[in-house]
Amino acid sequence: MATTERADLEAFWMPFTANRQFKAHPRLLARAEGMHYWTEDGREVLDGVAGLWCVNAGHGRKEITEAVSKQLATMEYAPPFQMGHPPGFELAARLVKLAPGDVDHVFFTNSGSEAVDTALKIAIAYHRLRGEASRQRLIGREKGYHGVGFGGTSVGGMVNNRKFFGTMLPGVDHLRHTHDLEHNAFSRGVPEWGAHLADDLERLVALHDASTIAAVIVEPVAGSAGVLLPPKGYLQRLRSICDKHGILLIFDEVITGFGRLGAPFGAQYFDVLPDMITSAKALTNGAIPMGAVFVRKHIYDAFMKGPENAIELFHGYTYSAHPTACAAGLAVQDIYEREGLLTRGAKLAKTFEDAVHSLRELPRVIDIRNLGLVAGIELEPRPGAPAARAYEIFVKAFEKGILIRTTGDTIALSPPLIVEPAHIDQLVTTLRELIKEVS
Ligand code: PXG
Repeated sequence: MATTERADLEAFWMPFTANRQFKAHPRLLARAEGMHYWTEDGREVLDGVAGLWCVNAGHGRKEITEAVSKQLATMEYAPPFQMGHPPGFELAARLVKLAPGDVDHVFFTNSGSEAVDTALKIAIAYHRLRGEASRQRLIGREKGYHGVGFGGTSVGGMVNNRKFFGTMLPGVDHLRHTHDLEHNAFSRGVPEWGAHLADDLERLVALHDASTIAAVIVEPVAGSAGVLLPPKGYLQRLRSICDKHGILLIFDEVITGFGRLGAPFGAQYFDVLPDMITSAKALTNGAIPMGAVFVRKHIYDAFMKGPENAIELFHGYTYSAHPTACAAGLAVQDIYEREGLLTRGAKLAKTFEDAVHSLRELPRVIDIRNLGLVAGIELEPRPGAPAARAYEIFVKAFEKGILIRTTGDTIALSPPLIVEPAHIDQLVTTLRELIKEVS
């Protein structure tokens, strides 16, 4: 790029990005439709990650554009505190129908990070309202990602996301992660080994005492850390230990929500009912920022006590249930329903699994993990240069016309749920060439 053009990129401090490297070699996307992006110079790029795990219905959906435009023209904003508007109630009612068990209320936020911090605050307030104010401790898991708020950063378990920011919240502890290549490399679907790792919660209960613990938060499938699957029976075991000790269980489904695993939520896929579910991303197909916390009846009911004129939860955002986001959400839910997208992943899972596992014999591939329409391909790190090999593949993949995501030395794939076998083939064929080429 010419210097002047490069200077145009300077002011934007880009998130989770190597700014100087990017600005020297930018990758700019200009347009998107269906399964593809197009670069500024008109190159077609197949989207292997649904944007950033969010564009589950594919790009450029006219129904969403129309619904959003109509909402903007009708009423661009309405205050959410002590006031309401129809799309907010419609979307919440629609969403709880999709949710598992007695999950029957939704609190709206603007992102996954806000959903996580909201859920953690609800957990602490819930115990206090029930006379157990000592339950303030929050438990996350090593390698977990729960966004970038103070709460989410604190319960998160990826070292780079934490180490720069000091001590964060006090009273937080972490379960051991479940990633184990020695026992589980190249498992297809959930690995057989490791349900006992959930017993680590008993260790933390023995250390801190249950009376100090408010909630445990985990991703049913950890996304950001590189598609880490729960061992068979692990989530069930976590649920029963939480029940035994009166600890709330939160599933962070910002990635697994809305069809990624072949069911509306991971909770349904794994048949484990958490007390709260955090979501965002595919809730609006990524078109307008929005997050949501789904809660079970007993959580909501615990707050609906005392004088009727009292505000039950002193928490909310100026843009909670933003009308435009709600309009997008409603249009997206229509698409998901009409096209059966929330269960489409189950039908394609085997094709996807076979395709990604065909990379198994390539040099430096040390693990392949998959479930529904998400997969991780882990490469051996270069000595002394962790993440460099995968990053090089990411850059070359983009040049060869596929968008993937890498984290550490793991390549993550999570295509839009409208993906066809030919797209899966293109993703895997390109990756095969690159894994061979990049040493
Ligand atoms: N929880 C989970 C499980 C997530 O995956 C968040 C919370 C935060 O959502 P917001 O909307 O605040 O970004 C996420 C977000 C990656 C990557 O490594 C994943 C996310 C964000 C950025 C990068 O692929 N997930």
